[in-house]
Parts: sequence; C-alpha cells; structure tokens
Amino acid sequence: MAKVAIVMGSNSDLPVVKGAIDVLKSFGVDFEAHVISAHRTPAKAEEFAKNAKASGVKVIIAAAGKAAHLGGVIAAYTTLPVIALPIKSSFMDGLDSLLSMVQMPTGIPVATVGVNGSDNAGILAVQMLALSDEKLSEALEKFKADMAAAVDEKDKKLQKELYDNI
Ligand code: RP5
Repeated sequence: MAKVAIVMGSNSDLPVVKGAIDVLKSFGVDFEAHVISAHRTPAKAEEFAKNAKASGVKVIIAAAGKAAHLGGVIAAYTTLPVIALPIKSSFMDGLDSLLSMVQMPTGIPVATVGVNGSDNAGILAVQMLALSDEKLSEALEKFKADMAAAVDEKDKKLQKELYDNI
C-alpha cells in the first residue's frame, strides 16, 4: 500500500520530482506517482484527491510549475497533508510556481517547499510518516547525524586548507 502519493502536473516535471522519489526509496517508503493536472485534467485531480485517504495514502506531494494550482486543488478535496513542490518551469524561474502554491487562503494549507526543493519534499513526507513509525524516526535520526558528520568533515578540510596556506 503506497504511503506517499506523488502527483505532478506534467511528465516534464519528472526530472525534478525524481529527487523526492530517490529520498522515499532511500528510506524504504512505499509510494505511487501520477501525472495529474489541475487545469488539463481537473476531474481526475478531484477524483484522485477524494479517494487518496481511503486507498491508504498518508501524505501527498504535489509538484507543478507555472500557475501551479495542483497542490491547492488537491488540498481542497482531502484532509491529508499536502506538500507542494514548486517547479522552475518558466521564464519566471519558479517564483510564479512558488507564489501560486504558498499563498493559500486560510483553511486550505499546503506545506510548500522551496523552488525545485524536491529532496526536502521527500524528507518532509518521511518526517510526517515518522510520527507514527519508530523505525522511520530512527532512520531520520541517523540521516541527520550523517549530515552533521559530513559538515564537520568539510569544516576540518577548510581548517586544514587555511593552515596549510599560512
Ligand atoms: C505545469 O505546467 C506543469 O506542472 C509543468 O511544470 C508546466 C509545463 O507543462 P508542460 O507544458 O511541459 O506539459 O502544469
């Protein structure tokens, strides 16, 4: 049963969305992915959103570019948490997508990550699932510890480079 459903407005969004897919795979989280457009296939967007909870989905990631209404439309039809991923797909460098997603009216929130912030969309979905999954929670602790160790390593390298050049 897919715990996370990823929807994207077009298959042209897939190269960016792949980041979230890779994160979910690395944590062993079941997911499904679909191309559904708020504008080109609005009936399908409504049907998907209305049925997602009953099909076992816990979190939805909605990726879209330009006038990016997909996350908001999905959120309108479900009580599941929706993470919106703004795609940089026009001459506005993704600012259009970001504002279309983040400026939701009161009552219909979507948790919007940064432009092309695909990895963060995946990590946030895992964090939501980890609220009721101890193994995922432990995996996230390790993920953060590994990240901190990598930064420490970079700092050590910087210190060495500075002293070597004095
Ligand atoms: C949005 O329009 C999609 O999410 C995509 O980012 C953008 C362009 O779509 P295509 O014209 O490439 O299908 O709806």
